[in-house]
Amino acid sequence: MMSEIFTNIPKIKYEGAKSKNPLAFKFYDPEKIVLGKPMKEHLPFAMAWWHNLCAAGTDMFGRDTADKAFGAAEKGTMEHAKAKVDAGFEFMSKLGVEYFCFHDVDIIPEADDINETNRRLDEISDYILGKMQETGIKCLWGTANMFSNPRFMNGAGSTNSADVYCFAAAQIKKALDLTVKLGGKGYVFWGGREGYETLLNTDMKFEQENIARLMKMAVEYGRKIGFTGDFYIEPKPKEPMKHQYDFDAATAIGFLRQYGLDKDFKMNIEANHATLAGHTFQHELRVSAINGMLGSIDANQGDYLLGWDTDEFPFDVYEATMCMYEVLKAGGLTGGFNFDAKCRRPSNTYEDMFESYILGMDTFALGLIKAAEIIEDGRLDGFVKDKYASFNDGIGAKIVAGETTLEELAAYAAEMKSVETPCSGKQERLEGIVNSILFG
Ligand code: XUL
Ligand code: CO
Repeated sequence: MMSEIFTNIPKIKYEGAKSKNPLAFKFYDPEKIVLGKPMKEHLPFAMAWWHNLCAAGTDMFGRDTADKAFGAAEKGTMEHAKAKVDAGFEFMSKLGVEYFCFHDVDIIPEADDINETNRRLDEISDYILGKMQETGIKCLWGTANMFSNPRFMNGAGSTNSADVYCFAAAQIKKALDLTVKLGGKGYVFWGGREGYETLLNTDMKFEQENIARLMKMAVEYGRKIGFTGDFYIEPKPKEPMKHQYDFDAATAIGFLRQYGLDKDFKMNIEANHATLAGHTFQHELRVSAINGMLGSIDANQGDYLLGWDTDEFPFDVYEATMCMYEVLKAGGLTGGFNFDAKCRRPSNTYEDMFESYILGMDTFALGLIKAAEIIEDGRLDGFVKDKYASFNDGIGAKIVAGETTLEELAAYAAEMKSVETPCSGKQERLEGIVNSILFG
């Protein structure tokens, strides 16, 4: 038995909305039934290994503020890697978070020689597997970090160097091995360096074809070793590159269809990436859902005054409600809700790590409760249904059945001579309904 790391933190319990205990859930009540199912089944939460166990506050202007050694004598060692595993599993157990997500290089210090890196990955994944069996905690998804190491400065799948391309392939292969070993439900591609700084030096078509080739090989290998889950693209428009090819869900879905990858892939939608693309989080979820591509969610939020990916813990209940509205209407996720979020740099204590997750989990629990109320209330759905009622019969039904020609419709219009403006969109009424459900 490992000694306790977060000694001042108890197991986090649900105490209800009136509780003033910062280390208790106010809304996340895992067994509470919402629309026929316990909250915890609607909300498979996951811990992001990188932000929670690795990131310690370093930014462009300053060094670490938080202690993430977790008792290890020296950072960047296998002893430290194991201390992170111990801390992570204690953290998730205390919160009741049932999944985690990881990059290859989150779980070990990368070596200069890829063979040694892979040996370390084998060793740590044995250790992680032991903890999983002990606690029942599962892996949501794995991925390879193909953006931090300088070899990826011109991209991974989109690199100009065939040798670097092989390193990307090797990392994906190993990360897929690990994902399968740990029973991960998904495998993510986030193309942080898959884009360009200037078109003056970029063969866009060639780069995109090469990314598709790499993804195709990943699918072939994954299926060969028994990976039955979903591959995900996580769209993001920019940062670190000026332009990234997986700009938004619509762009990524178009890419997958163009290269015949759409049967194996879905979207992993991150809230802050959506807003960077000039969309709402809800928009990206809706685009994914209507295309049968809503897979998983990176649950965080940005700051509307800042133009970069701040990866904040979500506290915006309105946005979480609209997210859960989309998720419920899509019939749930095949993946889960990964908190791709970090404490603010000045929130540098162990207690802050827990309070951040409590905030995020409570925000999504509230979102779920309120979205279920909106659906049960029925006025929004009813309005949308009525709005398109003219397509239910007559000429409208014929159009929907694809049984009309342009000439026929033009003749129909000529017969009518003129047409009235359609019904009001009633936006303000609907916004009022949402407010009354949220705050009434
Ligand atoms: C970066 C980002 C990544 C991916 C995984 O913005 O979201 O952490 O989620 O590589
Ligand atoms: Co993310």
